[in-house]
Amino acid sequence: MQWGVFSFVDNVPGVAAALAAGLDWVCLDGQHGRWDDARVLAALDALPTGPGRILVRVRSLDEGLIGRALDAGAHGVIVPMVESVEQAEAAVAAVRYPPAGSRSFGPIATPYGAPSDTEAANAAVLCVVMIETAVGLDAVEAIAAVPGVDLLFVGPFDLSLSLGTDVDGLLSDGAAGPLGRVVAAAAATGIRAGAFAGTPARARRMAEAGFTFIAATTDTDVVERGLSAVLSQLS
Ligand code: 3PY
Ligand code: MG
Repeated sequence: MQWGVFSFVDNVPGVAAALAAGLDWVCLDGQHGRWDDARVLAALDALPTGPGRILVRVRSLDEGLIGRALDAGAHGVIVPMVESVEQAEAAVAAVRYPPAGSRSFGPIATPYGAPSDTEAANAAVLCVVMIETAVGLDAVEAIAAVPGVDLLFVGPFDLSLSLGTDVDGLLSDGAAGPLGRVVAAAAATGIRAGAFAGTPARARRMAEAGFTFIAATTDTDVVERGLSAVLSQLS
C-alpha cells in the first residue's frame, strides 16, 4: 500500500512535513490547487530528497507542463481526465524519453534533479492517468493496456458527477461497479490502481475496494482536523 496526500495549498514546508511524517507520496496539485508552474519549480528546488515521492498533477494533458515538472525533479505526473488510448499514449510520450516516448531532453535542468541518464529516468518516473469520466471508464481496459501507463488513478468526485451519482454511491457499488472495474482493469495488465479519497474514512473504503495508491488526506483536511482536535481540548 502506498499512502499519499494531495497538497492544494502551495506551502513548501507543509509538503516537507508530509514527507517527513512518512507519507509514501505527496501530490502538488496544479489542477485544482494553488500550485502553478512557478511554485512547482520552486518547491522542487527546495524540497529535500528522501524516500517519499513527489508527484505533480498537471492542470491538463500538456506536454510542456509535464516536461517542466519532470525536469525540475518530480518523480512522476498525474494527468487528469484521460478518456482514450490516444490520450494515454500522449501522456506516456510526454513522460518518457525516446524510444519509449517523445519527452524533450533539457540538460540545463539536470542540476536541479532530473537524471541525465534517460534510460534510468524512463524507468524511475511514474505516469499516472486519471480515470474520472464515464468516457474514460468505458475505455479503462484499453487505457490500462497502453505500454508505459504505470497507474490508473480514480478521481471519484469527477467520476461520480459524470456518472450521475455521488462518491458514497460509487463506494457502495462494490466490485461490480465502476471502482471495481478500474481495479480489475489495472490488475489485468499488472499495473497499480489508485484513487483520491481525501479523508481517512474514505481512504479505508478505497483500500477495501482494492486500491493500493491512495490519497488519504489533503493538506487542508489535515489543518481542519488538527484545529478541531485543538478546539475540542480547549472546551
Ligand atoms: C476527483 O475526485 O475528481 C479528483 O480529481 C480529486 O482531486
Ligand atoms: Mg477530478
